[in-house]
Amino acid sequence: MKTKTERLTLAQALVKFLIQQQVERDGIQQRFFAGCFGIFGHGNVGGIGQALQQYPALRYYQTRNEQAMVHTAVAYAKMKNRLQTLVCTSSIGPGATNMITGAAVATTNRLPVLLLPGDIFARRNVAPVLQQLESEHTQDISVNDCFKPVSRYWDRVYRPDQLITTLPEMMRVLTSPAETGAVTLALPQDAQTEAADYPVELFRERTWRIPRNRADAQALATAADWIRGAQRPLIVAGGGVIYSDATDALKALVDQTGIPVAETMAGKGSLRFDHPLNLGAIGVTGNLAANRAARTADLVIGIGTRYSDFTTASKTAFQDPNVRFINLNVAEFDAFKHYALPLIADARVTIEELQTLLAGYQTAAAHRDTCQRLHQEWEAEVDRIYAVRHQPLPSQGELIGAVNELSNPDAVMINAAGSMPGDLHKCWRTRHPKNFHLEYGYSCMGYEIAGGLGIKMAAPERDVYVMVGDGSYLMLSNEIVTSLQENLKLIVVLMDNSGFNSIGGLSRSLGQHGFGTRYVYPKDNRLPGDEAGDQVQVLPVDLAMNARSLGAEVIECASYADFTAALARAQAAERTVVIHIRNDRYAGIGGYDSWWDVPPAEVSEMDSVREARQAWAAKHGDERYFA
Ligand SMILES: Cc1ncc(C[n+]2csc(CCOP(=O)(O)OP(=O)(O)O)c2C)c(N)n1
Ligand SMILES: [Mg+2]
Repeated sequence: MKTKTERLTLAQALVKFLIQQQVERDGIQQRFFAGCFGIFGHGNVGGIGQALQQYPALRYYQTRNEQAMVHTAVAYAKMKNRLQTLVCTSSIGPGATNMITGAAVATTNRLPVLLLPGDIFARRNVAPVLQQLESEHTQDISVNDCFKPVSRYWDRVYRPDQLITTLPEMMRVLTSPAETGAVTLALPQDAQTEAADYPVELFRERTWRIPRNRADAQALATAADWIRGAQRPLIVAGGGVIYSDATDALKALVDQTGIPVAETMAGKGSLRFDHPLNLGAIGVTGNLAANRAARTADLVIGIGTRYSDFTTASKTAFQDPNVRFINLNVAEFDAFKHYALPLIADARVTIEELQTLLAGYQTAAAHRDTCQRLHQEWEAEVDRIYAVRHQPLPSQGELIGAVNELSNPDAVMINAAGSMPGDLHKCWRTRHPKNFHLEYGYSCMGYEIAGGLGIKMAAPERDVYVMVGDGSYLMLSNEIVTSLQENLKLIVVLMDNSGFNSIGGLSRSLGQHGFGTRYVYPKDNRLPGDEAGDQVQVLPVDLAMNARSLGAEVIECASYADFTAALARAQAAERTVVIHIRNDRYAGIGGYDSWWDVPPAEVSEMDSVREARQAWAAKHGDERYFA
C-alpha cells in the first residue's frame, strides 16, 4: 500500500508538525507550542523563516537577543506548569550560541523549551561559510555541539527524511515531567530548505498525555509507616508540587496530619504564606522558622525538590543525627538523593494516596505548637522588615514589602539573581502558587525582563512585576522593546544600588571588601571596593533615561513615598513601566541560622581573608554526608 504524502521542505514539515501537537492532563487539552520566537540570519531565514511565513498558525515573535528569547520561553513554560512552551529559532554561529545560556536555564530548572539553531551546510562544498568554526580533525562538528551538555535531547537533522524519527523523541522528552529541559534540533541551513515526501499522517493532530504515575505500593506503605513513626517530620516542598498542580492536595495533607511545610525557591507558593503550618523559606535564603524546624527534623519528606545547596544550606540544614528522607519525585534521579526512600511518582496523586494511608494520624501536639509559634514569630519579623524606613535611601526589604502589599492578589512577581532572591524568598508573602516566580536553578542575571515577557504572554490578565537589579538590568533589558511591540505590559521595578549588592556582601564575608562589585571609576588604576567608602567617583549612568529611550514609561522615585505612589500609577499605565529607585547598598536583610559553602582563600596576605577562612573552616565541619 502506498502512503499518501505531501512534498514539503524540512522546515515546513517541522513547523506544520509543531502546530498540531497537543498536550492533555486531567482532561484539559491545549496546544503545546504557543508560538515561535526568533532572530533571522542566513542560517534560518530561507528555511524556518520561510516556513513560519507560510504557516502563521505558529505565531512568530521577534526578540532582540537570542539568550533573552530562551528566557522568555522558559518563563512561559514555568508559568504553564510545563504544559505549554515556545519555540526558539536562531541563525548559525553567534545567534545559535547566544541560546546556550538559556538552554542551561531550561535544563537546570527542568523546564521544556524547543531550540532550533541553524547549522552549517550539510553539503559541505561551500565551507567554511560565514560564522563557521572550522575544525582540523573532523567536518562533523559545529558550534551547535556546545548544546549537547545543556540539552536533554540533542539532534542534528542532516536530511529532511530524518525528521520523521526525530520528532517523536523531541516530543517524548519535552512532555516528560521527569526528562524535560531544553531540546535542541540543529538544522543545517541547506537541509532546512530541502524537500521530501512526508507521510500526511505525520501532520494529524496528536495528543501527548501527561501521566500521573503512581508510586510503588510497597514503598508507599513504608513511607506511611516512617511518617507515623516520626517525632518531628517536615515536608520540603519544591517546584514539583506546583508543576504537578498539587498545592490543594498538599494543603489537605497538612490540614489532616499537622506536618509542617518548608518551601524551596521553586516551591514557594506551595502553601499560602499565612497557613499556620507554612514555615516558609528553607536553606541559605531561609528564615528562622523553617531553618529551625529543619535543624531538628527526624524525617524530611522532600516533594518535587532537587535539594540544591540553597535548600540544604550546603548540607548543614538537617542536623538530627538520625534524620531520614522520603523523596517524592517524578524523576528517579532526584528521588534517590540523600539515600532516601524513593517514591518515584507524580506529586498530586501520591500526596492523595498518602493522605488515605495516614488516616487518623496526627503529628504530636507539641511539634505542631512549636511550628505554629515559629510561623507567627517569622510573620512578626516580616512585619518589622516591611516597616523599616531607612534613610536617606530606602532598604530593599521595605521596597519588597511595598510591592507585595500594593500589588493585586493575583499578580506575578519575577526575579532571578542578585540580592533580591534571598530577600524575596524570606519575605515575599505568597498568596497563590504562581505569585512567586524565581529562576533560582541557574540564577541567571538577565532572566528577569525577558522572563517577565513570557509570564505576561502566558497570563495576559495578570499584572507582572519584574524585580530587577541594576546589574541584571545592564546585562539584558532589551526585551522592554518586545514588550512594547507585542503590547505585553510589564511593571519593572529597577532597584539601583550602583553595582552588585549580593556579590559585594559575599565578597565582604570572604574578607575581600567588595572588590570589583561597585559601579565606580578606578582610583590609582584600581577599582575601589567598599573600603573606599564615599571617596569614589560614581559612573554617570542614567538607567531611567535608558529605559525611557527604549520606549518604556518611566517613573523615577527619590523616596519610599514616591515609590508607593509610583506603584499605584504603574497599575494604571497602558504600556510597560519602569519604576526606578535607588536603594541602600548595605541595608540588607541578612541570614537566619544558615550557611552557604563558598570557600575563602586558604592562604592570603590579608588578615580579613585569613579570618574568614578560619570562620569558614569551623562551619564547614557541620556539612553532612547522608548515608
Ligand atoms: C549571568 C550571570 N553572571 C554572573 C552572576 C553572578 N552574580 C550573581 S548576583 C550578581 C550581581 C547582581 O547585581 P544586581 O542585579 O545589581 O543585583 P544586586 O546584587 O545589586 O542586588 C552577580 C554578578 C549571575 N548570577 N549570572
Ligand atoms: Mg545592584
